[in-house]
Amino acid sequence: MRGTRASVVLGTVGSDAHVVGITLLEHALKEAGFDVTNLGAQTPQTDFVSAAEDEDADAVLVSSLYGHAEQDCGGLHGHLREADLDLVTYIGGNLAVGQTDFETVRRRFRRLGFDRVFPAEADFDDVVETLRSDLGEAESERAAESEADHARVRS
Ligand code: B12
Repeated sequence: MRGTRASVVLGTVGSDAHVVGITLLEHALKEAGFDVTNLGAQTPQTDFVSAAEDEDADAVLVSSLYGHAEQDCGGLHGHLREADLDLVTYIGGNLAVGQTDFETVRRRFRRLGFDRVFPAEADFDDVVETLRSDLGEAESERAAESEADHARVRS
């Protein structure tokens, strides 16, 4: 987090070239007041990790549309832990091949380590509200730290 604005890194993982969804998500999150770094299409897991470190991110949002999300995301949470990053992770899009029911898909990605799993019909207002709620505690802590820093400088 930079200042008191929450910082979010997002991108389409693996070999997936679909970018319309995350581009719209980027705009919705910026409009809602988040600092957003959009890594674009075909993002390797390691780029999510280094961007999260560089941007002091509070959340990583992963998109996948082409049906290979499970293969592309295996190990991502291990890399985040190795980098000592404790942040919120979401995934959304078209997360399976064919018509797998969403509850099965959700459980699969929760097992991989994602905090929240969104279907292709995800409503951005819900995503924004959920993110605000999930980051609420972190945001208040950062705001308090930032206020304490300012107070030290003033005294
Ligand atoms: C446009 C398109 C393409 C374009 C992409 C252009 C680009 N640069 O973006 C091109 C032609 C390149 C393409 C290629 C392929 N595609 Co395509 N493509 C589509 C299509 C028609 C529309 C996708 C789109 O832009 N939708 C509009 C946006 C707004 O919706 P969205 O992406 O779903 O995003 C929404 C949500 O999912 C959500 N969301 C997305 N990500 C995230 C992340 C988070 C964290 C959250 C909260 C929400 C969220 O937010 C958005 C708003 O609600 C879909 C079919 C469809 N109607 O969805 C197929 C589709 C996604 N493609 C498909 C396939 C199979 C492919 C190919 C593998 C085809 C092939 N054999 O070559 C390749 C893969 C290439 C690659 N390496 O990725 C399949 C995937 C099937 C599956 N998962 O089971 C689909 C569903 C078509 C189908 N019915 O078969 N494709």
